[in-house]
Amino acid sequence: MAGYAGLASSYFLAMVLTTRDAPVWAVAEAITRLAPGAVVERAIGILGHWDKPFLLLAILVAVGLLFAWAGQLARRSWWAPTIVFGVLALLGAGAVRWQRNSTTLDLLPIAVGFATWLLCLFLLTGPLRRHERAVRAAKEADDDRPAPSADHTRRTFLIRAGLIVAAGTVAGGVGRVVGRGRRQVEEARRLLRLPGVTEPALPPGVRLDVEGITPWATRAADFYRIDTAFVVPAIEPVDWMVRIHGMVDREVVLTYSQLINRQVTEAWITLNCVSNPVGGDLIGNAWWSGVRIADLLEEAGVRPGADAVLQTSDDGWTCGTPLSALTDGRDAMLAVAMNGRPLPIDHGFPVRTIVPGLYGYVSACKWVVDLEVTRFRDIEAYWTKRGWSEKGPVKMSARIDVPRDGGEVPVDRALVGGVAWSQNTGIQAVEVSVDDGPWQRATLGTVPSSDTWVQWSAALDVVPGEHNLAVRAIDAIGDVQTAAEQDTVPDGATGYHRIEFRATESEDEE
Ligand SMILES: Nc1nc2c(c(=O)[nH]1)N[C@H]1C(S)=C(S)[C@@H](COP(=O)(O)O)O[C@H]1N2
Ligand SMILES: [Mo]
Repeated sequence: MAGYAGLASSYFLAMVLTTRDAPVWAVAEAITRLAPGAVVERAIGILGHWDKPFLLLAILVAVGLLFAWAGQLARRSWWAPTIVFGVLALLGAGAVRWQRNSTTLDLLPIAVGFATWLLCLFLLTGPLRRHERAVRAAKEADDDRPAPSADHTRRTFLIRAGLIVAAGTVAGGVGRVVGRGRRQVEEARRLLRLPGVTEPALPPGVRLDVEGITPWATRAADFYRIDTAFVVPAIEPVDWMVRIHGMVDREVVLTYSQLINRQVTEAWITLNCVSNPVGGDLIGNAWWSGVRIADLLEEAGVRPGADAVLQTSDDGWTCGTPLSALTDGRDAMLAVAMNGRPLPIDHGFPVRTIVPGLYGYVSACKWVVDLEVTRFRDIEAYWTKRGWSEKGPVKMSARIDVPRDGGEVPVDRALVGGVAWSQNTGIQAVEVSVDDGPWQRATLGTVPSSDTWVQWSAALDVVPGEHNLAVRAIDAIGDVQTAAEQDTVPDGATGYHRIEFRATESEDEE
């Protein structure tokens, strides 16, 4: 029963947190990969379509027997069953990590399943073991008193067993429903063809030749993810709609097919998080495709006096965006695609907002379903309620990627590099300073617009030994990045990114 509860909790988490199947499936896959080809073919020959269910059943039976054995072992010690469960968890973890593109997050279901096993085993065997000990003690005392009654123990055990099995079954059922929803949406997403959406093509000159520098274009799989959703909304495009209302002359309601059949706008835009510390990596640059929000607002007819748009996500998250940022001509869009593909579910499928120049928390609403034209003084958005600033324009910043803090560079080729950004304004120059010496201009990549980050590099003139390096940016209107250090709360961190590195005498390698 403990084993069952552990499997159920890991299944639940796998369904809720990831698009993967339960860990048991990963084990089945691993077995298929390890089994000699001839055996697999033979099995498919005999079982046909039933090969996978059969393998799964076989694994479950084997695991069930091991669970029973662990239960037996629990009679004598606590560590023996723990080892059995531990070995099973390690095998599961190995199988999960062996899957393509697996991440550490995929291990969480196994960790929680393992913890559930131990907890349930302890809850179930505790009363039984206590009772046996009491019986033994009574026998050893060797008097005429009757052995302690088993009734109470049995009742406690049965109640706990019932609760554990019921909780496991409920978790499994909920996981099944959530998982099915997510998989269906994933399927709908794969089959989507978006008219007017083009593949990203790297603009010329954006890439500098510095080994280890952050790629200028961020792959969706590498794009940072920030949201408050424990269970990510799974919305099928046919079920999606957006409503534009509030201080407007006419409400506008759009379905997904109405949206994607409108004129598509596309742009490289860098998105970053207000909680990104100086030098941090909560930032990414992607090719976004969508529909301009300014056009939609114009159709709705914004009434005078409005200065904000309260965006609401399907999961209830909200953000307040300055109306001006949506209508001043920048590429503010209801995005349907990222890097030429329909948005990944985690990044807001089917529709999310992207506004160049604003931090995500005030603009980049994922799974967006509602735009209310309103006034800042009448609203309070999710993060503003929690102490973050009402307005969130991006602050200019620069980051050193190469070398890493504490890293090394050869003195004869001390090439350093990184990225700098000031979306919607643009970067004019980047400067570096070694050991607090004079600022030295870096080389910049070329960028297609002011809305993306830019790569920079610089060749340093250093002697062997320990050094420090600082970087700062200058934006297109000539403002120099501030050295004043500020924390991320309430409206974004400032200060210079600094690292320490060692310049090494180059060894002559043959
Ligand atoms: N629905 C929803 N949208 C959201 C958030 C959220 O918590 N819920 N977080 C925002 C924040 S703080 C950021 S930085 C960006 C991150 O977008 P990404 O996860 O696609 O990188 O999404 C924004 N949109
Ligand atoms: Mo954020």
